[in-house]
Amino acid sequence: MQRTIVLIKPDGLQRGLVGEIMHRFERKGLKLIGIKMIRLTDEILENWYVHHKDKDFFKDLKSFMEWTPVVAMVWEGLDAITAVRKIVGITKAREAEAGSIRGDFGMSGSQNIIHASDSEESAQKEMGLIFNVDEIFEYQSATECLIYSDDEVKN
Ligand code: FUP
Repeated sequence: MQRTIVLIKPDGLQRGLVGEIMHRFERKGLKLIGIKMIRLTDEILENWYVHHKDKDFFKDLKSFMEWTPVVAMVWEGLDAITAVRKIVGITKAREAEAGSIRGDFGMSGSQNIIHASDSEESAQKEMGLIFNVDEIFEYQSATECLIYSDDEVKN
């Protein structure tokens, strides 16, 4: 199973979308294995968005992400990174597909409600920046047999 990290950004928190967003991942069949509220710092964001560090929008991105705490979650599932990115939608929310979180709730390309890891490498890095090892939980899912075929989950 693959793990991915999702952040509900300050605009998602302020707009009361936390429950709605979690509900979408739960209904999809993803398994919640970590959750916490955290205030992001310059240090975390400079590492998190290292590929954007020299961009014009980086300063604004940093102050936006530090406006309020964010809600961080780790979701687990088969090909979870791709599955979650589809539910999230593309960066520029006003062009995101209807039915996706950004497509349904956003208009902005910078204040776009939610972050989701874009690769296995980013997921590992991002989880390490936010969660301690003992904050990620392994437990038996009672619904796994309904969500996947035996063939898909055997390893
Ligand atoms: P995404 O993976 O969809 O979150 O998008 P990116 O990694 O490309 O960008 C990360 C964040 O930087 C976006 F969510 C918002 C911000 N950003 C801007 O503010 N302006 C831009 O032109 C591009 C990204």
